[in-house]
This record gives sequence, structure tokens and C-alpha cells, in this order.
Amino acid sequence: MSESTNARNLPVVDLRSDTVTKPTPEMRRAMAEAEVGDDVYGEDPTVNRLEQRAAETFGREAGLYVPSGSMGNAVAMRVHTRPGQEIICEEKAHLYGFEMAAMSALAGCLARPLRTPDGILRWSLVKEAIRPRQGFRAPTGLIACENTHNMAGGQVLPPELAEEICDGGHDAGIPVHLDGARIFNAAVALGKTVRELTWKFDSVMFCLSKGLGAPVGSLLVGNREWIAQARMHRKILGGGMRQAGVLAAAGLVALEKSPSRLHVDHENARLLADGLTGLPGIGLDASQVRTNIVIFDVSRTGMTAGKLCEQLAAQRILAHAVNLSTVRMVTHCDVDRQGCLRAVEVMDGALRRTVVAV
Ligand code: TLP
Repeated sequence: MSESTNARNLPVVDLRSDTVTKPTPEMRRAMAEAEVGDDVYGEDPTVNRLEQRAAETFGREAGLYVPSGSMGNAVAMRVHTRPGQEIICEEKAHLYGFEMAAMSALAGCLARPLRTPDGILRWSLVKEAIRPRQGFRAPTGLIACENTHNMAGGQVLPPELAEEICDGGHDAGIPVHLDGARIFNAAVALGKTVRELTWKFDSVMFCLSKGLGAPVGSLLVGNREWIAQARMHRKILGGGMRQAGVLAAAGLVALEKSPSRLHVDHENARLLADGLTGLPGIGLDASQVRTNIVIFDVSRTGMTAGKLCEQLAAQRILAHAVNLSTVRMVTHCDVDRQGCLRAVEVMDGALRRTVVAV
């Protein structure tokens, strides 16, 4: 019997992203029982409760429930900037490279992407990129950070560096936004609260629908006045969701219950990374894996990332080809230790077959 015939009996191990998680039975129960109202009138009690809990968790005055992380970032960019300005961010930032040019299409801004070796923005770099107030330069309207940094392999932004950027930006009169899609992962990795990691940022976006396992939704948190403006921009973008309490109910469960289990995803990512390191042709430094994302180079395997992912998929292991030579695997609540070990085993088999065939 071939390996792929054997694999047909095994469950899929979906490591493409932590966005693929399915709601838990507790989330589904909460969704079925949710009290709802029209959120555009501010009358959905479950959405209101979620927004309030999010604000409390981050030590802020107010929160806003948005359908996705991308919309949260788009709203933040629109509120902080005006068309014709520049937004400083790290070169592999999600809001620059993975949001369909929303920065220009929806906020009318140019990106000022800064290259770093490790995905970590530093004030020393940012300060050089701030445009002087001159008649022919697009003024800097916003600085955006990302924590954890997705495409830098779930890299954690150290709090002292984040604070330095916020202080520097504020002294220069520039607001600082945090794409904290996975800020709870950063908090677990650093043993700090999300409040401690984010208090100096002017606005924070975080996702319920990634490691926290909710089916839909993200939040923006900030001060009352800023969130009131954000609410208007959410509506402009078509994000007024009416009886969204059925979704927010799952989000409330995610916010209360999920952070305490994220360390398991981090342990599994480390297990995966340790197993992958040393396989023929794989370029990966497992010591850099601190959260739930494992990104590795496959350019010396004799296969493109796409081809390798196809081979894995035939054995029911799903991974994401980031580009021709890079693969990403993300751990989450719907994959366990066993699944990660099987992913390593299948990868080993795929690489050995190619090496023999080459
Ligand atoms: N990231 C997704 C893809 O879009 C790449 C993923 O699979 O990781 N900020 C960060 C740091 C993100 O990783 C993502 C999603 C978003 C924002 C956008 O969130 P959604 O998908 O809810 O729009």
C-alpha cells in the first residue's frame, strides 16, 4: 500500500495558519444562546460586553468589534492618517504586504517599509525614516508595529523597544499603532500581560480568530474619542454587522478561556521546529521559534515551496508556501503534539524521496 493510501485514514493536520481553527463546543453553545440586538444602533448586548471586556483587558477606555484583522488595521490607518501621508512599518509587516494594498486603497497613504534582519523595528531605524516637514515630502502620518511578527516567524517585539518607538513617535507628534493580531502569544512568550505590552500604543488591533480560536472577529482598543471615530470608519468600510452578538459570544469565550492554553501551541511549534531542523535541505534555526509560527527555507531541498506543500498535502499535512523558497507552519488548538510529530515524519519522507530522486 502506498503512503498516501495509508494517510487517507489519518486526520488532516492543518498547519497552514491558526486562522483555520473551528469553534469549540463551549463557543457554539454561547453562540446559540447569545442575546442580540442591532449593533449599528449600539444595541447588541453581547457585542457591547465583548468590547467592554476587551477594553478592560487592555486597560483602555473603549473597544470596537470588527469583522477581521485587516479591517481593524484599515480602520486604524484611516483614523490616524490623512491621504497623502506615509506610514512607517517593518518590511514584512502584514498591513503592508498582506492586506491587498489597503494602506493606499483605503487610507490613501504610502508605505515607508523598513528592512530589518529579524522583523524587529527599532527606534534608531524609525527615527531616520521620519520625514522632515518640507513642502515636497509626504509627511509621516503613522508608525505601525506588529507583535508577534507573523512573517518574521512569530518573532516577539521586546516591550522596551516598543516603548522606545512609542515615546519617540509621540515626541515627534506621530501616533503609533500596534497590529497585535497575535499579541496574546507575545504575552505568553514573555510572561507579561497584554496590557503591559501595549499600554503606550495609541491604538491596538488584536484578533480573536487566530490563536484564540474564535470563528470570526478582531477588536480595536483605544481611548473613547478615537474609538468613536473608528466606529464611523468601520461603517464607511461596510463593517456594521447588526446582530453580531452570535459571533461576539464566541469571541467572549475565546478572550476568557484561550490565552491560558497558548503555551501548548508554543511547545508544539518548538517540537515541530526541533524535528524539522536538520532534515535534508531545510534551513531553520529552531532557537528562534518562540511562539506558534515556524518559517523555514526550502531552497536546498530540490523542490519549490509549492511543490513541497503539495507533497505534504498528499499525506494530509497542510502547510503554507509563503513564496518560492519559504514554507510556514502554524500551531493552534486544533493540532496536537502527535500531529506535529507526524508532520515531521511526513516531511522527512518527502525530502528523502526527492534527495534520492535528484
Ligand atoms: N494573517 C493571515 C494571512 O493573512 C497571512 C495568516 O494566516 O497568518 N495582522 C496579522 C499579523 C496577521 O497575521 C493577519 C492575518 C492579519 C493582521 C489580518 O487578519 P484577518 O485575516 O482577520 O483579516
